[in-house]
Amino acid sequence: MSDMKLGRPTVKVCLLLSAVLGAMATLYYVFEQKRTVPVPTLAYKWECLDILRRTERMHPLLVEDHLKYAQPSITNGRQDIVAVTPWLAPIVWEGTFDSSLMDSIYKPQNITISTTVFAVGKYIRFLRDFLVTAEQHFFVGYRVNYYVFTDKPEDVPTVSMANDRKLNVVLVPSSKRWQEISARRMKLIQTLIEEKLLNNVDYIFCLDVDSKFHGHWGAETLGHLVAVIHPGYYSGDRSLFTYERRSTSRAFIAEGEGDFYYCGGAFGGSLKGVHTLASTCQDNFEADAAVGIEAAWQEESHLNRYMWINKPTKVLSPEYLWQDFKSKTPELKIIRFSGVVKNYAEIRPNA
Ligand code: UD2
Repeated sequence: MSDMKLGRPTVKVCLLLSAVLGAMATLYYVFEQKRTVPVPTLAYKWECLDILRRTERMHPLLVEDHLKYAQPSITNGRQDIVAVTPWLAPIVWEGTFDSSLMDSIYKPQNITISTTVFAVGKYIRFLRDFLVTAEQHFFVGYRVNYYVFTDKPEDVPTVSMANDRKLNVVLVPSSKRWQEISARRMKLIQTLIEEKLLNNVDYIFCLDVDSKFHGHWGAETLGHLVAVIHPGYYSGDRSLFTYERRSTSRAFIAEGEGDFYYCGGAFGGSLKGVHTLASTCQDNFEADAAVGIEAAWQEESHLNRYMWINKPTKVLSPEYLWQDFKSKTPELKIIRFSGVVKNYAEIRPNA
């Protein structure tokens, strides 16, 4: 009897303990399963895609045998510009590449290039000229998919396009603040890549719509992470660059830091390069918003911060984004893409 009386609490404790242990074992099993079973995450998909690409393209700079072109030199070339960054990325200027040689490398690779362009509110009026001139100069002879983000799909113009080039319209909400339109571009680019482009596109360029092409823009611009030098800030001291200067922002670049001032109006790269850029900028933008900060130049500030840490593998000179109101400078042998003159007070939803 006394044994039984003494045993009851012990039995209860034992039962409780085994229940707790059982629950812990089940939880551990569930978590382990989650940790070890490879769910097809985005990172996993990228990995598969990378392996595929690497196998397919063992020789990315392959040219056909006996191709004839001008002899390259390492001592004779343009003296008025710098054609390489201190981290040895090319800076693309007229006279630093042979366009037909570039085409003979990249055309056989059968690549697809996607281009995003935002035409929200009154900016829809710039779309026709953007597309017409892109058909004349932008990756002519390559497969190009344009993605137009607009709140006015009915106003998207019909522009005749070469075979293998397509226009896709993505509906986005209107906005009362231009800052918001600019800021949400990264999120939309990130989503587009994840949902539509993952398996069928090689490179992507994100361009401002209030611009026109005036000259060749082609395979010389391809790279993993491609930045364009802002036309307003390419010759000045970096203390004058309009980086985000508040240390509380994730876009912060301190005095004495920064390489160049890159523009938000044109950037690009491989699908993976641009996806990582867009998602990082978006995360940082949201982290800023959570503490009530909007970086000085929205996504352009975050892009500059990103490119400071993640150096671009190719830098495009201001030939690739000039501004019509600026007069041509001597080093500019050609203007390839340029922003049109516009009346901000009239065109933006808020001036
Ligand atoms: C500069 C940048 C731009 C962006 C902006 C700051 C360059 C040369 N320009 O251009 O990339 O960083 O400053 O936000 O790098 N948009 C619309 N609807 C609107 C307003 C803007 O669709 O109501 C889109 C459109 O694609 C336009 C782009 O946003 O091209 C930037 O337009 P912006 O006029 O605000 O910028 P801008 O020309 O001052």
